[in-house]
Amino acid sequence: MDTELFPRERAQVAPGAVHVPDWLDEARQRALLAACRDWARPPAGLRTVRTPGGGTMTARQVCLGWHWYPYAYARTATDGDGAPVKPLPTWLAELGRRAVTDALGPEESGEGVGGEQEGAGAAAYDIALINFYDGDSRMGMHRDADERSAAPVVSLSLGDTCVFRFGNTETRTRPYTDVELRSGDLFVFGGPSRLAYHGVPRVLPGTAPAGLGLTGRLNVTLRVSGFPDAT
Ligand SMILES: O=C(O)CCC(=O)C(=O)O
Repeated sequence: MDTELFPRERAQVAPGAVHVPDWLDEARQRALLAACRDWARPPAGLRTVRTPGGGTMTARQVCLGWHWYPYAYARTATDGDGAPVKPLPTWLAELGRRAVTDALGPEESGEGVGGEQEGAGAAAYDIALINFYDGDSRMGMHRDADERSAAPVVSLSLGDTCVFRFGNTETRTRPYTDVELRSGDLFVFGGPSRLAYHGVPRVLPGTAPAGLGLTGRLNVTLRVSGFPDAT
């Protein structure tokens, strides 16, 4: 239920970067959460990601389609149990394509006249990274730069609200904009913002919608790999 005095408005945070509040209704949030719970189970389930410097990411992660590990992709959970990565279902790839169309318009999704841009219409979404944040989890400023496609990144939030920091393409520091992402929100970044630094400095515990049944926060980020052997 919307308890705001005024509904939250969609906003362009930077060129090619758009926040669409409440994009997923409650039923779709519940369905996506149920799918995330399945994907998080072994084999190739939720894992702690270790960085080459010896650190660990506080958000735990499971991948679909291609398995991301710092800083490359594989078809197996090379830094987990070694099992083949789970497939990315067609409905999720289609959700990614629709998200881009809704956020950026048909041109960016490859649906416009000509449809030849590298958007979701040019190549299907074939990577999903699902990050689970509990307790004090956060994510440092980074760029999504291990893909070989300029297609926009799609981000869907479930559960607790977070502060999502969206920066610039040059540095991890200012200028940046802090956006509150709540359960059901969509954030898409492409075009000149595709390689912008971004991160999650804070999750606000206990802010998930009561009816959802999730303690913590899940983020589903969809990407196009652009890899030669991608189908
Ligand atoms: O959790 C989020 O909203 C951001 C996730 C993210 O930046 C990533 O997976 O690269």
